Amino acid sequence: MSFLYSDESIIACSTSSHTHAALAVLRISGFKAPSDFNSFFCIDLGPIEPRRVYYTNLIDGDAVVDDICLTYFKGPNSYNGENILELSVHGNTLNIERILELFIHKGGCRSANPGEFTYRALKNRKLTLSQVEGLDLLLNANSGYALRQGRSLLSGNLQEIYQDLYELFVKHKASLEMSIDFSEDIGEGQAREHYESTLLEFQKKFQTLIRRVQPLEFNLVQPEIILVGLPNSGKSSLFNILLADDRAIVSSVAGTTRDYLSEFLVVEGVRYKLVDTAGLRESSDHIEAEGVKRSKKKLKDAFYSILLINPLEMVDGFDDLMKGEFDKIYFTHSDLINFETEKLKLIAEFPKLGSIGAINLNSPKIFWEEDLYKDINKKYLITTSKEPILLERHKSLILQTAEVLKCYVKAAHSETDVAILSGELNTLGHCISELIGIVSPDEVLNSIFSNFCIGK
Ligand SMILES: Nc1nc2c(ncn2[C@@H]2O[C@H](COP(=O)(O)OP(=O)(O)OP(=O)(O)O)[C@@H](O)[C@H]2O)c(=O)[nH]1
Ligand SMILES: [Mg+2]
Repeated sequence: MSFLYSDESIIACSTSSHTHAALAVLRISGFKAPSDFNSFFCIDLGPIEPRRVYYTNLIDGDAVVDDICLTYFKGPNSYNGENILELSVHGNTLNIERILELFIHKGGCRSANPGEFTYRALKNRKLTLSQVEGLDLLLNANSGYALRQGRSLLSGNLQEIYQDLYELFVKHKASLEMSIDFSEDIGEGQAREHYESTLLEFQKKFQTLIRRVQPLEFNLVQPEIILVGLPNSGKSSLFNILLADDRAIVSSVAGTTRDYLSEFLVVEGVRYKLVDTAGLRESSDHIEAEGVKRSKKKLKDAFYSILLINPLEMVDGFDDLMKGEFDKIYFTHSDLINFETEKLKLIAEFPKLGSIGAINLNSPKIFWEEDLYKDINKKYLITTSKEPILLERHKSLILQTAEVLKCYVKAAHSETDVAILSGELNTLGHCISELIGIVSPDEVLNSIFSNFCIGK
């Protein structure tokens, strides 16, 4: 990442700069002294007090650009340890653009890269790597759980567990060294006992972590509810009903939806992405075939899947569909005359459909919607009650540590040469060091910061 080692003054809008708003906050970071920017304000920034808000005019030569509020955070007591100026300006997007340009062209600043303020906080040890990841989660979360986990990571919660684990590791490592160097002084039995008890302590602590790493196929940071089925099964109709909007095209032509489309849907405080998909059928039309491929991929990652079946319009491919697992299945078109006969035929072929509900998507009276929402929320509550760790990097490091620990414990309980044991222990130490962020390779930083928004 090109900005990793740069220390120029950077500027960015830290609030959303895509839509007009009452206010926007612009941040400048990394300058020597606030008076460097004296020519832009009607007050002398030389003697300003840190953490006090000043009301002043922002000027460009003789012209007043905006009236603003300004706060100075003096490094190292700032978000990222550097000197920071925060300007609250009027939130018209053109105004924001104009002010950014002014500081870039005449104030010696450059546009900040995504996450660059936070990268500097990491570099200046104001935040740990886990806190940075927590912030990323907090800023991108669409569910209360992800928000909470982001917040808790930011306040160092998981880091404390890692730190405790690291301390137990160090204690255990010392016990191994002691058993090599001083077993004659303290007695072999006692040294062995100490070695085993410290290992057990470490294992117990690690168990609390591994329990939180479950193989979640779906993304809880941005959970998705997906509607699938054969063409004309009513997916787009249901999509529109749930959104209370005519968002998707509904028609009796099979294959109307050719690519998936999505909109946000809030259920019990969780912001899901509701996804309407292309009807899953074999198609010689390559655009539709691509849409079907994408829909299948979406289905794999979805948090909650709803399969719709119109028993009156079955085509090849249903057998394949029935091999999948769905959170909810509905028969649609229950208002049509032949519905009951066709439904029974289908149940005879696929008995597991016997207990599912039938709905009429053309009816203005919707009595099943509440039950559906309850069911979605139930799954959400069950999933989050296990407090799963959401960060992929942490999950894979914990799993990797589990593997290394397993090998080490096996070696520890057999007559293994101390040199080999020591080597295994070092590998374990390396895993834990990565977990607590002592070791953080550049590619890890790259992938974390590439997710960040500009201005953070
Ligand atoms: N009578 C009746 N018609 C329905 C019902 N559900 C959907 N329809 C009609 O069935 C047709 C297909 O509905 P869509 O919602 O477009 O189906 P789809 O699954 O999105 O279809 P594709 O986009 O082609 O995959 C439309 O004419 C709907 O008005 C229902 O429960 N009863
Ligand atoms: Mg459709």
